[in-house]
Amino acid sequence: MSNKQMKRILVTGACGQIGSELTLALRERYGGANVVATGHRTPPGPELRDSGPFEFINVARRETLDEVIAKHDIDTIYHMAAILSAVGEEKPHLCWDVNMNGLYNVLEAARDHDLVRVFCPSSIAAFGPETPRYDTPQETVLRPRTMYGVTKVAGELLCDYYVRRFNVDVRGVRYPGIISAETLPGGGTTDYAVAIYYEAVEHGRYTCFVREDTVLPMMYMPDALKATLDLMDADFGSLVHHSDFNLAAMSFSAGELAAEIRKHVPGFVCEYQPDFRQAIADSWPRSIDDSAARQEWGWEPAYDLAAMTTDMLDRLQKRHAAGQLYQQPCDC
Ligand code: AKB
Repeated sequence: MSNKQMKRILVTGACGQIGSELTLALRERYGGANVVATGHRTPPGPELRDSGPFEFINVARRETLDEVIAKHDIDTIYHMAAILSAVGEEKPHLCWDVNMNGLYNVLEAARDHDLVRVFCPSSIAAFGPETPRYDTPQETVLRPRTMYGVTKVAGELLCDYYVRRFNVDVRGVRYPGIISAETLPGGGTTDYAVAIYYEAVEHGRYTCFVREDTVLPMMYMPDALKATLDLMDADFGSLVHHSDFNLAAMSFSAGELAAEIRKHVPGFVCEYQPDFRQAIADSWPRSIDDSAARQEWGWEPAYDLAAMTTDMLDRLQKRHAAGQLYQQPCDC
């Protein structure tokens, strides 16, 4: 496998929580015109809309992907389009269609168009209740209970198959819950860890849909972007794993998160009313061993709970003061 340069990039799910910030980071690095944002809805904000090309695609329909790859002479794909865990339980057929057929189409397109490199993320949702709960190892039991998790395990296996069988350079990480201040997440179980900040700033109170003692692995967006870009920069020859890297930054309970926010927002009240997402959260690990990522491509996170909370609240409070706390959500 060669380490050819990435020059013309396509991002699927470019209006989503990670896709939107990843697209801007890639445009900063490679130039706006060289990074094509794609999705099935118009980009919500001017930043994404005006900084480079946008194309409508439906990843589950191969021809829509092929057209854009040919039109823009694409050599690299960041495949961020996915249905997440909570919506995946409400709409399991849609979850299978978008996550599995979408991934298959991206991998087949990569093979047919001889793409240089593809990023296909997995998630801690690949794990299940039989997986060791603490310091979950890289190689472990993968028996998820959600449709989203099923598609992530199958997806990891499919990506590795394309690496071995067809020499496609596919890479990916098992993202923990991602916390960010720009685009709201949509349809995940870890969404409470983002919503709590917005509600703390706007109302000084939040009703959380998981129990106070629920501990999950989490990461701040700047670290998630760094991990994504660093793995894609890594020398292929130094990688033992490809599309299933464990990735960790911090783990905390919902109660600890509320207590950290209270240090900045005195009087902040958090109540707990667990719903169906509690069972999903309970099936996932509490902490992750990411030593393979550290060894193979030098992964190291920068943000802990305290640093993330200071930065999140600073950004959200400034937007709130300007009357722009909520940016228009888009789940493309
Ligand atoms: C979700 O909660 O579904 C996602 C994930 C952990 O992959 N944030």
